[in-house]
Amino acid sequence: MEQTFIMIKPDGVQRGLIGDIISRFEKKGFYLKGMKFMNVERSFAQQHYADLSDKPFFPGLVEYIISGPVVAMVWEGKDVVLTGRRIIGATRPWEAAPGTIRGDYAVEVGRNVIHGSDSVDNAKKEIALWFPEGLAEWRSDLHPWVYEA
Ligand code: DAT
Ligand code: MG
Repeated sequence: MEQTFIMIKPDGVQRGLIGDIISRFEKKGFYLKGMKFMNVERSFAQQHYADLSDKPFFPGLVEYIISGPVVAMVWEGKDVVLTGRRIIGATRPWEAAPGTIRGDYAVEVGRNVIHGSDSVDNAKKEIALWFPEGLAEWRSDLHPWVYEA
């Protein structure tokens, strides 16, 4: 079972999409292992997006992420990193398929509603950064109705 870091960005919060987004991951059969509603410091946002620090859009990206509260989450499940990215859709919303979160709700790349880890390695790094206190330990009693083993 993998874990991935998912964050509903400030536009997703402002637009009332928290419930819908959580619902999509929940109904799929993934397990919520951590969740926080929080404002992010500028230096923390810069750390989260450190790999993009040389991009021209980096300053605007950081301002966007600190512009309001976000929902930081860890979701667990089989292939959840890749499947989570598929649920989210392409980075550029005009390339995101209908039925994906960005395909359904976003127009601009700089207002694309949600973040999801892009690899198992980056998921581990992001979970350690956002949830140093650790995660909840549990498994749904419905597990055998979703997973074969
Ligand atoms: P993703 O969020 O799909 O993993 P990414 O890691 O390449 O995409 O970039 C992180 C975020 O930065 C992305 O969600 C939105 C923003 N971004 C990416 N490319 C951009 C661009 N060309 N102009 C403005 N913002 C951009
Ligand atoms: Mg990324």
